[in-house]
Amino acid sequence: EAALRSRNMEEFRRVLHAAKNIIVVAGAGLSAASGIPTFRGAGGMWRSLEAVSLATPEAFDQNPSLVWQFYHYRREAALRAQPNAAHLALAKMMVPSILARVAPAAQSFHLITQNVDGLSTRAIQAVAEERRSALSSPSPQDLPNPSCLIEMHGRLFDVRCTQCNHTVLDFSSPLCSALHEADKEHTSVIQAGQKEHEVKIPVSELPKCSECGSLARPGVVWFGEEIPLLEDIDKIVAEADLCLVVGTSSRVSPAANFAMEVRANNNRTGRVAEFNIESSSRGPVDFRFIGECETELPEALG
Ligand code: BJW
Ligand code: ZN
Repeated sequence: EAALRSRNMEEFRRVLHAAKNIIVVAGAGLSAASGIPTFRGAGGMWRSLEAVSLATPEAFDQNPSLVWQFYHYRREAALRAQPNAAHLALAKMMVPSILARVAPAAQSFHLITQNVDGLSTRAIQAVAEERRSALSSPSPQDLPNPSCLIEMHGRLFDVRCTQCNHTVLDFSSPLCSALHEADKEHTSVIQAGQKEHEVKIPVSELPKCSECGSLARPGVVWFGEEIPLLEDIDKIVAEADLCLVVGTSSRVSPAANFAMEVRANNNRTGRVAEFNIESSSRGPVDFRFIGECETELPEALG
């Protein structure tokens, strides 16, 4: 099995060397090693609720207080977390001089992430800082290009108005005191061993738009909502000849279709490599690296 594994890795490296336009489609598994819970499977619950049932416009319309408490928890978790080795390995691929070594034929590299936790942006910043301190006068070729990153499901730290769409990037936490109070109350109930009950925050005390005063919402993409810049993403997918599928259950479209689309490109010469702790792809894949992406990816891209 070890021999098979290393043959797989060798063959993957050959394909990587020849690839012209590389995309990575990432999901919650990319951030698992950073301590961010995934959506499905173990860790997919928040309090006693299913995380996916809270990520809908209907849930927010019915109970903005509960959905905001969920996102407050997610923001706090993301703020505490650090990018892991997989985030860093992908951020390095955004450095033109590194890409030229790892994938010498590559004209483009894009990380299309479904994650909203901001950890890939922080990995880009970390790689940039590391390069600036290692090289005396780095050129743009030596620094990661942030436009290689596409956060297709939005960002936890964008706060967007439900009425006028005014959006601010806000890393402060709590966003308002009611969210902090609700969190404290819930924690003390749990610690006292009492039955869980829902803390209800009136809409007037939830985060508001700084422009028009209406209720604000997290700047993420919920089920049934449009993916921003989908046309740009579709173009990038249509040109790709290698797709790495990293830590996603491939249950949510359109992201779940990207690998199949790449495989069909160029008279079906596109290639797909999966990095997951279990096989989860929707269609056939050419390379399967079953294991934690935080160990497999740095090796495959090393
Ligand atoms: C490891 C690991 C380690 C663990 N190493 N691996 C019927 C009704 C309504 C809509 C639809 C419908 N049928 C289809 C649709 C479309 C819908 C959809 O796909 N639904 C399906 C569920 C059926 N899609 C949409 O609605 C999208 N919009 C759209 O299509 O718009 C069309 C439109 C056009 C014009 C006008 C209007 C609309 C939007 C989808 C938005 C998804 N949003 C969420 C929430 C984001 C905000 C937030 O984070 O709170 O995105 S849902 C949730 O799922 C989140 C994730 O990004 C997404 C994907 O989950 P992911 O990342 O795959 O996580 P998991 O947990 O499922 O998997 C983790 C994986 O990691 C597992 O495989 C593990 O094995 C692995 N793993 N540790 C490697 N260490
Ligand atoms: Zn507004």
